[in-house]
Amino acid sequence: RSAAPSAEVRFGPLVGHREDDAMRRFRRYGLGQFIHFGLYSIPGNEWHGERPASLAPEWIRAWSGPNAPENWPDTYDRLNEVFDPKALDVREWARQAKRMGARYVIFTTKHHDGFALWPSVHSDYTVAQSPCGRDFVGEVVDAYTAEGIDVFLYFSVLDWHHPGYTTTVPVDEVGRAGWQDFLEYTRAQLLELLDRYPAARGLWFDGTWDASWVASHEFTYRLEQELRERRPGLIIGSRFRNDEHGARHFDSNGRLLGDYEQGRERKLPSDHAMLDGHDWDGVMTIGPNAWGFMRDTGDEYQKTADDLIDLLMRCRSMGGNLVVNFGPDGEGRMSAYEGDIAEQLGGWVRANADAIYDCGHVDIDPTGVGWLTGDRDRVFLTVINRPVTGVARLRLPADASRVPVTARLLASGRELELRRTDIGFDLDDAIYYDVVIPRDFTADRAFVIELTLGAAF
Ligand code: JFZ
Repeated sequence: RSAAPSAEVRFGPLVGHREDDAMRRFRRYGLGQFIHFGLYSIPGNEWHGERPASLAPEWIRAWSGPNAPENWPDTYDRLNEVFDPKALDVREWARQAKRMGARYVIFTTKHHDGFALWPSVHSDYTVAQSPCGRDFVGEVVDAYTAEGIDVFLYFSVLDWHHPGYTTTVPVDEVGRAGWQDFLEYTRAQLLELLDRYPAARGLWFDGTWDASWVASHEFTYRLEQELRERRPGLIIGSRFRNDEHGARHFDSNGRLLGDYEQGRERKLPSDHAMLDGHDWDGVMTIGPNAWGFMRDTGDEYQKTADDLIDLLMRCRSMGGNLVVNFGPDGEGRMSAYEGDIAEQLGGWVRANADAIYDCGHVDIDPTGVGWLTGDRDRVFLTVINRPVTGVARLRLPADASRVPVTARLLASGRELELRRTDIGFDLDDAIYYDVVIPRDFTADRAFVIELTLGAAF
């Protein structure tokens, strides 16, 4: 992550740790929704009757296979001519997200294929050139904002459609001119998005790994400056730019390049200490690696609502947000499986909201029983592994001003017996507390124990 501390860095972070309203709000999102919707939603993972495996379906344009890959772009790039999800009512997505308990949504305004889901005046490859003639970005911003869900705009810098795009650093005159043209277009589209959608709160960048972009560090530094000036409070993730040494997400001195760490794509941190106190979110697919719609998930493992509850609370225990991805089909329909996930997750989140939103990491030893979250006066234990001993045991520092005084089941309010034990496993002055989980209490899902903390008497 970092080279020698105190490396010479001119294009490092533009802002440090933020304590403004927008970032405080970000820390309380808890749960988010990702939506991957675009031309790739039409074929799903199928092309000319073939279902090539291995790569994600939203990458279908880049797939190689028996169907002459060099011919695919021609046909793929013309999907805009049939893109027309007539029955799609984005307000239904927003209501579903609301029921799930999502507090922000990340929406694909433009994925790698370069097709803009808003009528961008800087491109002729947008919804305006499609039979639908709609503005899906605007519809998402309006519908989700109306439900009280904040909107973040996913934007892929990598663009397979723009003629000036190149993965490598351009070496000749023509290449350089094309790349310059591409950078201007990228800048114009980003400013356009901010101007058109003042309600959007953040930008979630993708496709910023190519050598061409990495070499454009001075341009991206100035662009970040310009975006922040244009929209005070705007939240920008760390996957936008790099310093002049090519260090991405974090500069060569290990300083975060953006407002939160945005590198946790299907890979959650293993412990809180490694996060070094910065903000983060983790984005998660329901299947193994599909972000866009899949016609057929075959025998791929699909995460269950229980898996996602476990992951959500794991994220919260380390102060991060979990963002669950949805891939509607070309008509904008969510799959039955994803719809079911949203409802199940929502039911659990509603019943256990206190342990999720206004809570973060607590300074108590992790326990194998489940995940700990909390605020000043309360600690929540989400029980994932119910102990056969009938007690959930917590190790607390011996601090007489902050000991557990009551315990109850969060969802039902049922009081639980709390015992201070005289068990000590080592020579420090920790105290072990047991919460008795009643034998007659049955649960077919994770459940939350709430402990209130107060002074010992
Ligand atoms: C990217 C896209 O290529 C993908 O289609 C999807 O949109 C996803 C959300 O983002 O995929 C990534 C991005 C970053 C990493 C891996 C896959 N990463 O940092 O390891």
